Amino acid sequence: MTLTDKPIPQPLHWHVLGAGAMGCLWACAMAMQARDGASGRAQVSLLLRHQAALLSYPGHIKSSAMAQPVVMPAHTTGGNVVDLPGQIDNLFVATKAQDTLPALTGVAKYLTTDCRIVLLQNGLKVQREVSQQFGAERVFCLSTSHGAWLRAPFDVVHAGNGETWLGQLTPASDDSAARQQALLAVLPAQQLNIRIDDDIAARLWRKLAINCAINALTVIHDCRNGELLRIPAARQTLTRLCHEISALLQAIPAAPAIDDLFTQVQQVLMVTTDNISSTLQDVRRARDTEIDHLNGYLCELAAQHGLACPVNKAVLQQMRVLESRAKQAAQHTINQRPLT
Ligand code: KPL
Repeated sequence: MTLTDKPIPQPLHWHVLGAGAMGCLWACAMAMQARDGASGRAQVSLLLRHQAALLSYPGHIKSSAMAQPVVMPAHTTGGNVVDLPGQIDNLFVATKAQDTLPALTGVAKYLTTDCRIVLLQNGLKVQREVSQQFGAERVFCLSTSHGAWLRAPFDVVHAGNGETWLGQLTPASDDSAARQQALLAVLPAQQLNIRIDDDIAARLWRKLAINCAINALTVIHDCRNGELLRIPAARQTLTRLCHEISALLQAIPAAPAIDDLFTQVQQVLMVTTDNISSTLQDVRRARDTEIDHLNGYLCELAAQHGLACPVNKAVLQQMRVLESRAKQAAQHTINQRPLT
Protein backbone atom coordinates (compact mmCIF):
# COMPACT_ATOMS: atom_id res chain seq x y z
CA MET A 1 0.00 0.00 0.00
CA THR A 2 1.56 3.30 -1.02
CA LEU A 3 1.32 6.48 0.96
CA THR A 4 -1.91 7.84 -0.40
CA ASP A 5 -3.67 4.54 -1.14
CA LYS A 6 -4.56 4.38 2.52
CA PRO A 7 -8.23 5.13 3.16
CA ILE A 8 -8.99 8.80 3.71
CA PRO A 9 -9.33 9.25 7.49
CA GLN A 10 -12.89 9.64 8.78
CA PRO A 11 -14.51 11.81 9.96
CA LEU A 12 -13.38 13.82 6.99
CA HIS A 13 -11.69 17.10 7.85
CA TRP A 14 -10.67 19.65 5.21
CA HIS A 15 -8.34 22.53 5.93
CA VAL A 16 -8.75 25.30 3.35
CA LEU A 17 -5.73 27.54 2.93
CA GLY A 18 -6.57 30.90 1.35
CA ALA A 19 -9.82 32.78 1.87
CA GLY A 20 -10.19 34.56 -1.45
CA ALA A 21 -13.27 34.01 -3.60
CA MET A 22 -12.32 30.46 -4.61
CA GLY A 23 -11.22 29.43 -1.12
CA CYS A 24 -14.54 30.66 0.32
CA LEU A 25 -16.59 29.02 -2.45
CA TRP A 26 -14.91 25.64 -1.98
CA ALA A 27 -14.92 25.79 1.82
CA CYS A 28 -18.71 26.32 1.78
CA ALA A 29 -19.30 23.59 -0.78
CA MET A 30 -17.15 21.16 1.22
CA ALA A 31 -18.88 22.00 4.49
CA MET A 32 -22.33 21.50 3.01
CA GLN A 33 -21.84 18.35 1.03
CA ALA A 34 -23.77 15.44 2.39
CA ARG A 35 -21.42 12.51 2.31
CA ASP A 36 -22.72 9.17 1.04
CA GLY A 37 -23.06 6.71 3.85
CA ALA A 38 -21.97 9.19 6.48
CA SER A 39 -24.34 10.72 8.97
CA GLY A 40 -22.42 13.94 9.53
CA ARG A 41 -21.09 16.55 7.18
CA ALA A 42 -17.43 17.09 6.44
CA GLN A 43 -15.63 19.30 8.93
CA VAL A 44 -13.96 22.31 7.36
CA SER A 45 -11.48 24.72 8.92
CA LEU A 46 -10.24 27.89 7.33
CA LEU A 47 -6.52 28.68 7.47
CA LEU A 48 -5.75 32.41 7.37
CA ARG A 49 -2.24 33.69 6.90
CA HIS A 50 -2.65 36.98 8.73
CA GLN A 51 -3.74 37.72 12.24
CA ALA A 52 -5.66 40.77 10.95
CA ALA A 53 -7.76 38.49 8.73
CA LEU A 54 -8.54 36.29 11.72
CA LEU A 55 -9.60 39.31 13.75
CA SER A 56 -12.02 40.39 11.00
CA TYR A 57 -13.43 36.86 10.49
CA PRO A 58 -17.10 36.81 11.57
CA GLY A 59 -17.12 33.06 12.31
CA HIS A 60 -18.90 32.10 9.10
CA ILE A 61 -18.70 32.41 5.32
CA LYS A 62 -21.59 33.62 3.19
CA SER A 63 -21.98 32.12 -0.24
CA SER A 64 -24.54 33.16 -2.85
CA ALA A 65 -24.98 29.42 -3.48
CA MET A 66 -26.13 28.76 0.13
CA ALA A 67 -29.31 29.91 1.85
CA GLN A 68 -27.56 30.26 5.22
CA PRO A 69 -24.07 31.44 6.20
CA VAL A 70 -21.79 28.47 6.75
CA VAL A 71 -20.25 28.44 10.20
CA MET A 72 -16.68 27.13 10.40
CA PRO A 73 -13.62 27.69 12.58
CA ALA A 74 -10.65 29.69 11.36
CA HIS A 75 -7.01 29.63 12.47
CA THR A 76 -3.93 31.65 11.62
CA THR A 77 -0.85 30.04 10.20
CA GLY A 78 1.37 33.01 9.38
CA GLY A 79 3.49 35.47 11.30
CA ASN A 80 4.41 34.75 14.89
CA VAL A 81 1.03 33.39 15.84
CA VAL A 82 0.25 29.81 14.94
CA ASP A 83 -2.82 28.49 16.66
CA LEU A 84 -3.59 25.31 14.79
CA PRO A 85 -5.01 22.57 16.96
CA GLY A 86 -4.28 19.09 15.63
CA GLN A 87 -2.89 17.95 12.32
CA ILE A 88 -3.94 18.28 8.68
CA ASP A 89 -5.08 15.21 6.72
CA ASN A 90 -6.62 16.99 3.72
CA LEU A 91 -5.37 20.37 2.61
CA PHE A 92 -7.07 22.45 -0.06
CA VAL A 93 -4.87 25.31 -1.27
CA ALA A 94 -6.64 28.25 -2.88
CA THR A 95 -3.93 30.89 -2.58
CA LYS A 96 -2.54 32.77 -5.56
CA ALA A 97 0.21 30.92 -7.42
CA GLN A 98 3.03 33.04 -6.01
CA ASP A 99 1.78 32.65 -2.41
CA THR A 100 1.39 28.89 -2.54
CA LEU A 101 4.85 27.68 -1.57
CA PRO A 102 5.30 30.15 1.32
CA ALA A 103 1.78 29.33 2.56
CA LEU A 104 2.46 25.59 2.38
CA THR A 105 5.76 26.03 4.18
CA GLY A 106 3.82 27.81 6.94
CA VAL A 107 1.67 24.71 7.57
CA ALA A 108 4.18 22.00 6.59
CA LYS A 109 4.77 20.85 10.16
CA TYR A 110 1.05 20.16 10.59
CA LEU A 111 0.72 17.92 7.53
CA THR A 112 0.35 14.22 8.34
CA THR A 113 2.58 11.92 6.30
CA ASP A 114 -0.51 10.80 4.32
CA CYS A 115 -1.90 14.31 3.87
CA ARG A 116 -3.51 15.00 0.52
CA ILE A 117 -2.68 18.41 -0.93
CA VAL A 118 -5.17 19.73 -3.47
CA LEU A 119 -4.02 22.70 -5.56
CA LEU A 120 -6.25 25.19 -7.32
CA GLN A 121 -3.77 27.57 -8.92
CA ASN A 122 -3.32 29.14 -12.32
CA GLY A 123 -0.35 28.11 -14.43
CA LEU A 124 1.69 24.96 -13.98
CA LYS A 125 4.86 26.15 -12.28
CA VAL A 126 3.69 25.89 -8.70
CA GLN A 127 1.98 22.53 -9.27
CA ARG A 128 5.28 21.14 -10.49
CA GLU A 129 7.21 22.70 -7.60
CA VAL A 130 4.80 21.45 -4.93
CA SER A 131 4.73 17.96 -6.46
CA GLN A 132 8.52 17.91 -6.39
CA GLN A 133 8.82 19.27 -2.87
CA PHE A 134 5.97 17.43 -1.16
CA GLY A 135 5.85 14.22 -3.25
CA ALA A 136 3.84 13.88 -6.45
CA GLU A 137 1.70 11.02 -5.04
CA ARG A 138 0.04 13.22 -2.46
CA VAL A 139 -0.45 16.28 -4.70
CA PHE A 140 -3.64 16.73 -6.75
CA CYS A 141 -4.27 19.52 -9.24
CA LEU A 142 -7.54 21.15 -10.19
CA SER A 143 -8.44 23.26 -13.18
CA THR A 144 -11.73 25.10 -12.93
CA SER A 145 -13.86 27.40 -15.03
CA HIS A 146 -16.20 28.39 -12.18
CA GLY A 147 -16.37 32.13 -11.68
CA ALA A 148 -16.46 33.66 -8.20
CA TRP A 149 -15.84 37.03 -6.60
CA LEU A 150 -15.91 38.46 -3.11
CA ARG A 151 -18.69 40.94 -2.36
CA ALA A 152 -16.90 41.55 0.94
CA PRO A 153 -14.36 39.52 2.91
CA PHE A 154 -15.80 36.02 3.58
CA ASP A 155 -18.86 36.79 1.40
CA VAL A 156 -18.55 35.03 -1.95
CA VAL A 157 -20.67 35.27 -5.09
CA HIS A 158 -20.69 32.18 -7.31
CA ALA A 159 -20.84 34.21 -10.52
CA GLY A 160 -20.46 31.61 -13.22
CA ASN A 161 -21.21 27.93 -13.11
CA GLY A 162 -18.47 25.97 -14.80
CA GLU A 163 -16.67 22.69 -14.53
CA THR A 164 -13.69 21.43 -12.57
CA TRP A 165 -11.12 18.84 -13.58
CA LEU A 166 -9.06 16.82 -11.13
CA GLY A 167 -5.82 14.94 -11.75
CA GLN A 168 -2.22 14.30 -10.77
CA LEU A 169 1.06 15.07 -12.45
CA THR A 170 2.28 11.52 -11.71
CA PRO A 171 2.39 9.13 -14.67
CA ALA A 172 -0.97 7.39 -15.16
CA SER A 173 -1.22 4.11 -13.24
CA ASP A 174 -3.84 2.03 -11.42
CA ASP A 175 -2.60 3.56 -8.18
CA SER A 176 -3.03 7.13 -9.35
CA ALA A 177 -6.50 6.33 -10.77
CA ALA A 178 -7.53 4.84 -7.40
CA ARG A 179 -6.14 7.84 -5.52
CA GLN A 180 -8.05 10.26 -7.73
CA GLN A 181 -11.31 8.30 -7.36
CA ALA A 182 -10.92 8.21 -3.59
CA LEU A 183 -10.37 11.96 -3.51
CA LEU A 184 -13.25 12.67 -5.88
CA ALA A 185 -15.55 10.80 -3.48
CA VAL A 186 -14.79 13.30 -0.70
CA LEU A 187 -14.95 16.46 -2.79
CA PRO A 188 -18.19 18.38 -3.56
CA ALA A 189 -18.27 16.72 -6.97
CA GLN A 190 -21.89 17.53 -7.81
CA GLN A 191 -21.96 21.11 -6.63
CA LEU A 192 -18.77 22.07 -8.40
CA ASN A 193 -19.13 19.69 -11.32
CA ILE A 194 -15.84 17.89 -10.70
CA ARG A 195 -14.53 15.19 -13.00
CA ILE A 196 -11.27 13.32 -13.32
CA ASP A 197 -8.91 14.19 -16.14
CA ASP A 198 -6.33 11.49 -16.89
CA ASP A 199 -4.13 14.13 -18.47
CA ILE A 200 -4.49 17.11 -16.17
CA ALA A 201 -1.04 18.37 -17.22
CA ALA A 202 -2.27 18.89 -20.79
CA ARG A 203 -5.33 20.73 -19.47
CA LEU A 204 -3.17 22.97 -17.28
CA TRP A 205 -0.84 23.67 -20.21
CA ARG A 206 -3.83 24.68 -22.36
CA LYS A 207 -5.17 26.97 -19.64
CA LEU A 208 -1.68 28.43 -19.18
CA ALA A 209 -1.44 29.12 -22.92
CA ILE A 210 -4.87 30.79 -22.94
CA ASN A 211 -4.08 32.91 -19.87
CA CYS A 212 -0.72 33.92 -21.40
CA ALA A 213 -2.55 35.11 -24.51
CA ILE A 214 -5.32 37.02 -22.72
CA ASN A 215 -4.50 38.24 -19.23
CA ALA A 216 -1.57 40.62 -19.71
CA LEU A 217 -3.12 42.10 -22.86
CA THR A 218 -6.26 43.09 -20.95
CA VAL A 219 -4.00 45.06 -18.60
CA ILE A 220 -2.04 46.68 -21.43
CA HIS A 221 -5.30 47.78 -23.10
CA ASP A 222 -7.14 48.24 -19.79
CA CYS A 223 -10.16 46.45 -21.22
CA ARG A 224 -12.67 43.67 -20.71
CA ASN A 225 -11.85 40.32 -22.27
CA GLY A 226 -14.11 40.65 -25.33
CA GLU A 227 -12.61 43.99 -26.33
CA LEU A 228 -9.31 42.30 -27.18
CA LEU A 229 -11.00 41.10 -30.36
CA ARG A 230 -12.35 44.56 -31.22
CA ILE A 231 -9.38 46.86 -30.51
CA PRO A 232 -7.21 46.53 -33.68
CA ALA A 233 -3.82 46.87 -31.89
CA ALA A 234 -4.90 44.39 -29.21
CA ARG A 235 -6.11 41.88 -31.77
CA GLN A 236 -2.85 42.19 -33.67
CA THR A 237 -0.73 41.46 -30.58
CA LEU A 238 -3.12 38.68 -29.60
CA THR A 239 -2.55 36.99 -32.96
CA ARG A 240 1.24 37.33 -32.62
CA LEU A 241 1.14 36.08 -29.01
CA CYS A 242 -0.93 33.02 -29.97
CA HIS A 243 1.46 32.25 -32.78
CA GLU A 244 4.51 32.51 -30.51
CA ILE A 245 2.93 30.55 -27.63
CA SER A 246 1.94 27.71 -30.02
CA ALA A 247 5.50 27.59 -31.38
CA LEU A 248 6.94 27.53 -27.85
CA LEU A 249 4.66 24.69 -26.76
CA GLN A 250 5.60 22.75 -29.84
CA ALA A 251 9.28 23.09 -28.93
CA ILE A 252 9.07 22.48 -25.15
CA PRO A 253 9.32 18.70 -24.72
CA ALA A 254 6.90 18.36 -21.77
CA ALA A 255 4.21 20.54 -23.37
CA PRO A 256 1.37 19.35 -25.62
CA ALA A 257 1.07 20.86 -29.08
CA ILE A 258 -1.85 23.28 -29.49
CA ASP A 259 -2.37 24.06 -33.17
CA ASP A 260 -5.52 26.10 -32.98
CA LEU A 261 -4.68 28.35 -30.02
CA PHE A 262 -6.09 31.53 -31.58
CA THR A 263 -9.45 29.79 -32.20
CA GLN A 264 -9.54 28.51 -28.62
CA VAL A 265 -8.62 31.94 -27.26
CA GLN A 266 -11.31 33.55 -29.42
CA GLN A 267 -13.89 31.14 -27.99
CA VAL A 268 -12.85 31.92 -24.41
CA LEU A 269 -12.98 35.66 -25.16
CA MET A 270 -16.48 35.35 -26.58
CA VAL A 271 -17.77 33.30 -23.64
CA THR A 272 -16.13 35.66 -21.10
CA THR A 273 -16.65 38.81 -23.16
CA ASP A 274 -17.74 41.02 -20.23
CA ASN A 275 -15.22 39.60 -17.74
CA ILE A 276 -12.46 41.66 -16.26
CA SER A 277 -9.55 39.22 -16.30
CA SER A 278 -8.11 38.18 -12.94
CA THR A 279 -4.85 39.99 -13.80
CA LEU A 280 -6.60 43.27 -14.63
CA GLN A 281 -8.62 42.96 -11.40
CA ASP A 282 -5.33 42.59 -9.48
CA VAL A 283 -3.76 45.61 -11.19
CA ARG A 284 -6.84 47.75 -10.58
CA ARG A 285 -6.64 46.84 -6.89
CA ALA A 286 -2.85 47.39 -6.85
CA ARG A 287 -2.29 43.76 -5.82
CA ASP A 288 0.48 41.42 -6.93
CA THR A 289 -0.49 39.68 -10.15
CA GLU A 290 0.28 36.08 -11.14
CA ILE A 291 2.22 37.23 -14.20
CA ASP A 292 5.42 35.45 -13.11
CA HIS A 293 3.44 32.20 -13.24
CA LEU A 294 1.93 33.03 -16.65
CA ASN A 295 4.02 34.81 -19.34
CA GLY A 296 6.92 34.96 -16.87
CA TYR A 297 6.95 31.16 -16.57
CA LEU A 298 6.68 30.70 -20.32
CA CYS A 299 9.68 33.02 -20.81
CA GLU A 300 11.60 31.03 -18.15
CA LEU A 301 10.87 27.78 -19.97
CA ALA A 302 11.81 29.36 -23.30
CA ALA A 303 15.17 30.42 -21.84
CA GLN A 304 15.76 26.93 -20.44
CA HIS A 305 15.25 25.45 -23.90
CA GLY A 306 17.12 28.18 -25.79
CA LEU A 307 13.96 29.45 -27.54
CA ALA A 308 13.25 33.03 -28.53
CA CYS A 309 10.03 34.61 -27.25
CA PRO A 310 10.15 38.33 -28.11
CA VAL A 311 6.39 38.92 -28.02
CA ASN A 312 5.94 37.34 -24.59
CA LYS A 313 9.00 39.20 -23.29
CA ALA A 314 7.66 42.54 -24.52
CA VAL A 315 4.25 41.88 -22.98
CA LEU A 316 5.89 40.82 -19.71
CA GLN A 317 7.98 43.98 -19.61
CA GLN A 318 4.95 46.20 -20.22
CA MET A 319 3.07 44.31 -17.51
CA ARG A 320 5.82 44.90 -14.96
CA VAL A 321 5.77 48.66 -15.68
CA LEU A 322 1.98 48.85 -15.41
CA GLU A 323 1.89 46.74 -12.25
CA SER A 324 4.45 48.87 -10.47
CA ARG A 325 2.77 52.09 -11.68
CA ALA A 326 -0.54 50.88 -10.21
CA LYS A 327 1.15 50.16 -6.87
CA GLN A 328 2.87 53.55 -6.83
CA ALA A 329 -0.43 55.29 -7.57
CA ALA A 330 -2.13 53.41 -4.73
CA GLN A 331 0.71 54.28 -2.36
CA HIS A 332 0.48 57.93 -3.43
CA THR A 333 -3.25 57.95 -2.62
CA ILE A 334 -2.53 56.51 0.82
CA ASN A 335 0.20 59.10 1.44
CA GLN A 336 -2.16 61.94 0.44
CA ARG A 337 -4.78 60.95 3.01
CA PRO A 338 -4.95 63.38 5.92
CA LEU A 339 -3.76 61.93 9.22
CA THR A 340 -6.66 61.45 11.60
O1 KPL B 1 -8.95 32.67 -16.56
C1 KPL B 1 -9.17 33.81 -16.90
C2 KPL B 1 -8.70 34.89 -15.98
O2 KPL B 1 -9.26 35.97 -15.96
O3 KPL B 1 -7.74 34.60 -15.24
C3 KPL B 1 -9.84 34.12 -18.20
C4 KPL B 1 -9.97 32.84 -18.99
C5 KPL B 1 -9.03 35.11 -18.97
C6 KPL B 1 -11.24 34.60 -17.99
O4 KPL B 1 -11.34 35.88 -17.48
